[in-house]
Amino acid sequence: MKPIRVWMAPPGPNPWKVVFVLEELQVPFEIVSFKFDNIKKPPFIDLNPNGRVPAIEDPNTDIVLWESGAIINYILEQYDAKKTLSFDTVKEKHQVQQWLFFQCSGQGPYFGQAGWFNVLHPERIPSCMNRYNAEVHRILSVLEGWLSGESDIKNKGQPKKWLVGDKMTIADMSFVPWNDRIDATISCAPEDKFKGYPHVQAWHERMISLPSWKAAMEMRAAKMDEQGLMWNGMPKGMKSFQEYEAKIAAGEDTGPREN
Ligand SMILES: N[C@@H](CCC(=O)N[C@@H](CS)C(=O)NCC(=O)O)C(=O)O
Repeated sequence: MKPIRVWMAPPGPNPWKVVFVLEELQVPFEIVSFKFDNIKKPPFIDLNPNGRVPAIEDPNTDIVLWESGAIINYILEQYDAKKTLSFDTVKEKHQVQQWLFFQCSGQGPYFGQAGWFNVLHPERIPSCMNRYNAEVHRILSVLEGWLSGESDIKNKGQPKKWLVGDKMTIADMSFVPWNDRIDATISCAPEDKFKGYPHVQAWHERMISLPSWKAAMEMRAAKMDEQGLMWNGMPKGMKSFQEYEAKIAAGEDTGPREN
């Protein structure tokens, strides 16, 4: 098969969801990496009129697709005939979709806004920071309640390894890129990012130890480096978020934005 082209600006978490799945399935792909500044301009806007990454082009089927959840579902339908990362039983199949939709509509946008108001927005607006930080914690609580079994009325109190059934699926994988950067998103110490959420922490660590995630993060480091960006998205040479904030407040060019 010909490699799938994954269009991305490397700082944001959403494209890495797709790369994680492609790596896990060992589906050939190539990355088209471009600067965040060009996200609402051609050629990318011609592929995705919403101007957000990721988008894919699959020359094997001639499809162009955007929205990470739709992309992941497509990849599974086309290239995971054995359903290694999904289910074909009615209940489990739809529960996987339920968690995937929750990730795309609940975790992604709210964590993104938390990151925006905590880190990137030029003004400190406590009411906005509080609202989105509270949402981050609320979403982590939903995951913790489910994984611990506390909120599962059918199997109350029985902890789970995975969100659905007895194996890792795209539902689990989709949460990894944003959960991996909670500390940067809500500005807390890395060791505190899952404080109070032990089941979420164990679940997350199970996934970030996979070779597929490690490979994705190595690719991210290389693509960030190509653009002169550090791991956290700040331009190289900037020593702290305080320095970064001061430059943003002074209206200086601070490189890419994300949400
Ligand atoms: N719902 C979209 C969200 C995509 C998204 O927001 N991507 C961010 C980077 S992770 C982006 O492109 N932001 C560009 C912008 O805010 O202009 C998806 O899941 O693909």
